[in-house]
Parts: sequence; C-alpha cells; structure tokens
Amino acid sequence: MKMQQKVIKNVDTKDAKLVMAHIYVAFFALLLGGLAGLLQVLVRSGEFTIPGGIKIGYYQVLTVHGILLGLILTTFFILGFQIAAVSRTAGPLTNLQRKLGWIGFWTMTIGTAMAAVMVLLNKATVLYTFYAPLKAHWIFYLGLTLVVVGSWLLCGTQIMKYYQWKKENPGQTTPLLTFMAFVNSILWITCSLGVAVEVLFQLLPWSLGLIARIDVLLTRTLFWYFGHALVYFWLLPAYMAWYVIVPKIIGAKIFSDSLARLSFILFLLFSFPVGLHHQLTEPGIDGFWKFIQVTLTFFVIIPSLMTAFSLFATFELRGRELGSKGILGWFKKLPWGDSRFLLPFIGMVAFIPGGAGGIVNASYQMNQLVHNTIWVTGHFHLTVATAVVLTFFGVAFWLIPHLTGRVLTPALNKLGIYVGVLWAIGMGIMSLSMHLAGLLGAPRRSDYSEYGGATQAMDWIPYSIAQAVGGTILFVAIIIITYMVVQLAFFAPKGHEEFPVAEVAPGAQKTPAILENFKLWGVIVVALIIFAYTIPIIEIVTNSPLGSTGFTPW
Ligand code: HAS
Repeated sequence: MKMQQKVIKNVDTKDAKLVMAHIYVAFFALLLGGLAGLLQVLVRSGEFTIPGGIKIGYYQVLTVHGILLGLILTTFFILGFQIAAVSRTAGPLTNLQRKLGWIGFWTMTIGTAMAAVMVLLNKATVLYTFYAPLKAHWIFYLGLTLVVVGSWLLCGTQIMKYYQWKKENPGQTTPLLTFMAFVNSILWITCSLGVAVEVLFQLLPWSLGLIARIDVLLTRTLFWYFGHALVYFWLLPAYMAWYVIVPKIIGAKIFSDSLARLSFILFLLFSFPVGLHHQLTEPGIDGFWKFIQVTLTFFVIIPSLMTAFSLFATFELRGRELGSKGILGWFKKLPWGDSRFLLPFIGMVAFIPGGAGGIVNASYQMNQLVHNTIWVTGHFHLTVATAVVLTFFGVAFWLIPHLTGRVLTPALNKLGIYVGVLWAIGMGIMSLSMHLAGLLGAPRRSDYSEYGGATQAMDWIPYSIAQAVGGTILFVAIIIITYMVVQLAFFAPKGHEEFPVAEVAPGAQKTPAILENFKLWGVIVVALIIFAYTIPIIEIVTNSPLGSTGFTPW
C-alpha cells in the first residue's frame, strides 16, 4: 500500500529561524547596495560629486553596488527562500540538515564580511565580476570562496531533504517546490565549480604572490561558465513563485506540473554550455565555438517561453472561472490590490522586454553593437533587478510574517503596492534610458566623463540624468520596503500568514517519472559541458600568450 503523503502547512519554527537569518542579511544588503546605486547614478549624471570629505571613488561604489545586490542579496534570499520551500513542502529539516544549514549560513556571512571589508578599504575595487588583470587583496578572494563553500552546504541540505523525502515516499512524485529547489541547488553547485576553479587555482595564488602571472582569458572563460548559469540560479526561484505560489494567491491551480518540471530540467541542461555568449567580442576563442554556444543559448530561451505560455494559461483559466469573456477579459479579474500578486506580476511584464533584450544580446551580430554599452546594464536591470527582485519582494510580503508569526496588514499591503508602482516607474525610466543610451554607444561601467567634449558623448548626458531620476525613485522604494521588512519581522500584529502553495489542476495526468531521473539528466549535462568547453579551453591554454601581472589602478 502506498504511504499517505503528509500535508504540511507551515515552515517548522526552528527552520524559520534559519530562513529569517538569511532574509535579514539579504535586506541589509539591499539597503546598502541600493544606497551605493543611488550615489552611482547621481555621480554618473555629472550633476553631483561625492562630498569631498568622503574618500570613496565611483568604481568602489560600483563594486559595492554590484556585489551586494548581484551576489549577496540574491544568494542569501534564494537560499533562505528555498530552505523555507523545502521545509514547507517536504517537512522539517532533520537536526543534521539544519546544523549543516547554519554552518553554511555563518560561512557565507563571514565570507561576505571579509570581502566587504576589503572593498571598503579600497583594496578590492574590481567590480562584481572581479575580472583579471584587476587584482584584489587575497582576503577578498578568500571571502568569496567562503560564500561559495557556505552556499554548497545550504544546497547540500536541500539535496539531502529531497532524497530523504523520496526514500520515505517510494514511487511518489516529489512535491513540486522541493523538486524545483533541488534542481536549482544542483544548478548552483555545478556552475559555481567554475568560479571555484578560477579563484582557487588562479586568482587566489596570484594575489598571494605564489604565481606571478595569470591567464586572463582562461579566468574570464571560467567566470562566464559560472556567470550565465548564475543568472538562472537567480531566475529559477522567481519561477518557483510564478509556477506554484502566484496561482494559489489568485485562486487558481497549477496549469501543468509536468510542464513546470520540464522547464526546470531544460534550464539544468542548457544553463552551462552558453557562457561564451558573454565573450563574443573577445579574441582568442574560435568563432566556431562562439557560434555553437550562441546556438545553445537559443535552446535556453525555450523554457522561458514555456513558462510564459503556462502563466498566460493560468491567468486565462482563472479569469474564465470568474466569468471573464474575450481574449483579454482575464486581465480585469486579477487581484490588483494584492501586493503579493502585483509585484511578481510587474516582474513578469518586465521580463518580456528583458528577455527580448537578452535575445538581442545573444544574437552574434547584434552583440557587436550592444556589448560593453550601457544597454547591457539596462538588460539586467529588467531581468534580475525587476523580474527577479520584485518577485522576491512579493514573496517577502507573506514569507516574513509567515516565519515570524505575524500578518501582512492592509496598511502594509498598501505600502507594498506603492513599492511595486514606484519600482515600475523608476526602473522604467532608468532601464529605458540605459537601453537608448547604449544604442547611442554610451559605455557601461564608466564614471562621468565628457570625453573631451565629443559630440557623441554630449548626446548621452540627458539619458544619464534620466537614469539619476529613475534611480532616485528606486531608492525611495527601497526605503519603503526596508520599513516594511522591519515591521513584518518585529512589529506587525501577531497572527497566521499563509505560505501559499497551489495544487495541481484536478484530472491532470500523472507526472512522468523520467522527469525525476537525475542520472539521465546528469549524464546529458556533463556531456553538453564537455562538448561546449573542452576544445575552447584546450585552445585557450595552448595558444595563450605570456600571462598578465596584476593591475590595481585605483
Ligand atoms: Fe542576460 C548579459 C542573454 C536572461 C542577467 N544578462 C547579462 C548580464 C546579466 C544578465 C546580469 O547573449 C550582464 C553580465 C555582465 O555583467 O556582463 N540573457 C540572455 C538571454 C536570456 C537572458 C538569451 N539575463 C537573463 C536573465 C538574467 C540575466 C533571466 C537575470 C536574472 N545576457 C544575455 C547575453 C548577455 C547577457 C548574450 C551578454 C551581453 C554582453 O555582450 O555583454 C534569456 O534567458 C531570456 C529569455 C526570456 C524570455 C522572456 C519570457 C517571458 C516571461 C514573462 C511572461 C509574462 C507574463 C505576464 C505571463 C524569452 C516568462 C503577461 C502580462 C501582460 C500584461 C503582457
């Protein structure tokens, strides 16, 4: 007889503490990183200089901004959210799993502090991609290593829970959220191996003076093997919310459990063999392999198109259930006053131009036009800084009170709506002007400059001013959400806030077992990585000129 699947409604209280620890770090990073972002857009507009007494340069601020928001906010929020999702759907962590989780959390936090101190001391102004030959202090690289090691322990916790559940429920399909957290954990471990090799065998010994020169192209290639999968590590938790949580909030069912799992598997297969699309303009890599990886990039677009299809289907089915008519009648039936829904929805809408911009980037010829321009910055502010981050905010609105035993009051919900609207306006202005300035040739990652009065550079200035306006609006939204997080964590009325998890539509077909056959998927993942990277890496290593000594131009 099949064992009855236990229905668990809450995150275990001990697990809740572990999750909240991650949330505090994530939102602290948001506040500081957001402040750095504000300074940056103001300085870049040419209308503002950082007050003389404060000894902090543009690139140092940019490093703080990129690391805190791109690496720390995301990693801490994602791992916390996934632990909550696993605990809610597969049951409380065992003592061993929880202990591993805490060790992971503290390892990441200590690593973050080490890297942050070095950046603040101006010993690691290397931006969030820490490209060689810019050379940071070794403590910075060691700090980043600890962040990665800690994250592996937290992923290990989720992987252990997944297998424990499977063992206790033989023959049954795993809970969807647990499956998704498991896939994202595997994705993260597989991609971060690339950056681990880069740091441990190149950057760290080089900054310690153990090796004098470094192969710049090799480090960049290892970084981008990691870096593009990293963007899907950010995206998949947002997809977890879009597939499983948003339907429950709007009163719908999951459109298709199998389709959701298949899209996650496709991300697992195609996230890695595509990193060269970040290096299309770099010499030293054969055009043939760039072409292969560009082609594979077009495969990784498919699961996002599947997700879009599934979301439209969910919204339309729910709309029809509520009596909507016509092709777009469902639109009026959605719960616009619910911030838990509105923010992820704005994120979805932003992902349409964000994803389209990604397709432009990935198109070999068009990449020549936009690469290293501020267009790319516009692209990732729509994808990670809107689609992903707004979804995380929407999740935080119910997750934090769920974990702290409080409720999202109507007043706080209203503030949440303001955050969503301000974000949409601020990011709309900032990102659009970034895209437009990029098309006019404005470079990314550059301090304010009039480039000796060149007419082309004069054309960029109005867009930089617009970016400052958008960035200021975004900072106001960050202040409001910080206030909300403090309220939801410590002061909101006590009560029960639901952790929404939608059910699969009744009558849906059983999910095919092959979707959980990770031996098969593992073999395909490894084969694709070997195929896409072996020859390029051999060529880079054998054809490289003498490596570079380090530069610290700040
Ligand atoms: Fe990207 C650069 C290509 C997605 C992030 N990307 C970056 C960088 C970042 C980043 C951070 O090929 C800069 C890195 C650096 O510092 O140098 N990107 C792509 C492609 C996709 C893509 C093909 N990127 C993302 C996501 C990110 C992200 C996701 C973060 C989360 N990207 C590139 C390339 C570069 C690049 C090149 C290098 C550029 C260069 O030269 O340096 C695809 O995965 C996108 C597919 C997405 C879609 C959209 C599906 C839409 C959905 C929403 C449905 C909406 C609904 C609501 C239902 C096809 C799912 C409807 C309601 C209504 C009312 C309409």
